[in-house]
Amino acid sequence: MKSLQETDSKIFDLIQKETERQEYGIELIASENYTSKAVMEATGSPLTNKYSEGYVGKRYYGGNEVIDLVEQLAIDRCKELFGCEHANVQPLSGSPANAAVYLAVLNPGDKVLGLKLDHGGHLSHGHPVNFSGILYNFVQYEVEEGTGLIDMDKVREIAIREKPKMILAGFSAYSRNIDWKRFKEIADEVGAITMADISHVAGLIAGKAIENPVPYFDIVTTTTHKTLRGPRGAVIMCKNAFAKAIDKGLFPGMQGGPHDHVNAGKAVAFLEALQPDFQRYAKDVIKNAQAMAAELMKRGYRIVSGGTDNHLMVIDMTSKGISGKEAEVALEKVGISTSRSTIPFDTRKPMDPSGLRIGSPAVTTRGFDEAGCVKIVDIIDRTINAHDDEAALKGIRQEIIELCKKHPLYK
Ligand code: DSN
Repeated sequence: MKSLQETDSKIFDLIQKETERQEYGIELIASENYTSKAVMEATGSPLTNKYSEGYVGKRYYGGNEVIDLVEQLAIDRCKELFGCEHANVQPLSGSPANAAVYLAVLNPGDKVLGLKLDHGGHLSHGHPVNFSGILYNFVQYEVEEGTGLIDMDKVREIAIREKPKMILAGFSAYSRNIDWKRFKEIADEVGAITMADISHVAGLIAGKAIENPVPYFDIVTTTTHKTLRGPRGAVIMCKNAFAKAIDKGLFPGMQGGPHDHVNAGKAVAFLEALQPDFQRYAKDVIKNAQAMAAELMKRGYRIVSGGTDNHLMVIDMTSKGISGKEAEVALEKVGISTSRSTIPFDTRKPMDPSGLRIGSPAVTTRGFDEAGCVKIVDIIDRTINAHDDEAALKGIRQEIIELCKKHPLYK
């Protein structure tokens, strides 16, 4: 067989270009990370050739004796890592995982509580333009205007008033710990199913750096590629009582054939996360994020909720007289990737919001410590101050390249 370079030089060159971009750029997008060579080898393997609709030992195609072993390893390691009773490792990504859960336990029109998108939630947690908000009756809870925190007494009030069939806890832009236990107590009080979407913090939970909702919650979904540092994909974990419905919701309900090469990558990532050094990584991710938040606040930036307990923070860039989009564009020019973000009660539009979300998972993987993260904040601050000075930005770009050379990624 011919190599990629021989078959398609354009794609080969673009992959080289993207690899260079990653090598010489600082990655602060809170949902991104660098997966290991081992995970990439598994996902780039001949397992991509296989069809295996169904589950271990119950496939609709022949030739699955090896795939069954791969999927079972992924399941067993996921159960060991998170302590769940049942694991379905087939979801292709976070939204399909959530969709399969809704299909499994709800009927269209059923009521669910979920955190509002611009308060840190996720599109698939009930936003009106998303399938979740279109098909189901999501009632959204918010963070408090003064503190930026979820007020659990208010969540309880809403739950008692609305009597939802399910309560969903989870986020994509909330920097504080979630009170899983309290969510469970509230759900029990109103007879609701509990669902947690831990996509952002799964690696911190697996690394035992923050509390795990799995012992309390009925159903827990997560992507595998964020703090967990695996391949792009997701898993659904649940109590045994929900196992049959969840499996049926995912296949045949939501998906066809699983991506066996990716499931092999998930198995490798779970094995890596079971090692003691992953626990150190998870703690370092939080320390680094806290160092960045403290330095930003020292320099006059307002952080939503006043800090972070996890890997991310949302900065109100209007506290520096610039929008989230302007900040993202200026930082991109010097080689720092971030993502613009709405802030709670934002008066600006989502395409040009007030906030900027940053996170520490990727730079921590690359070996940056707290002092290194403070240095990154110094560069961010100088970039924001010089955001319309192209010559200054060019100079900072060179600094970033030199900094990246000290933290080699693939070279
Ligand atoms: N797109 C992901 C994030 O950036 O948080 C969530 O799906």
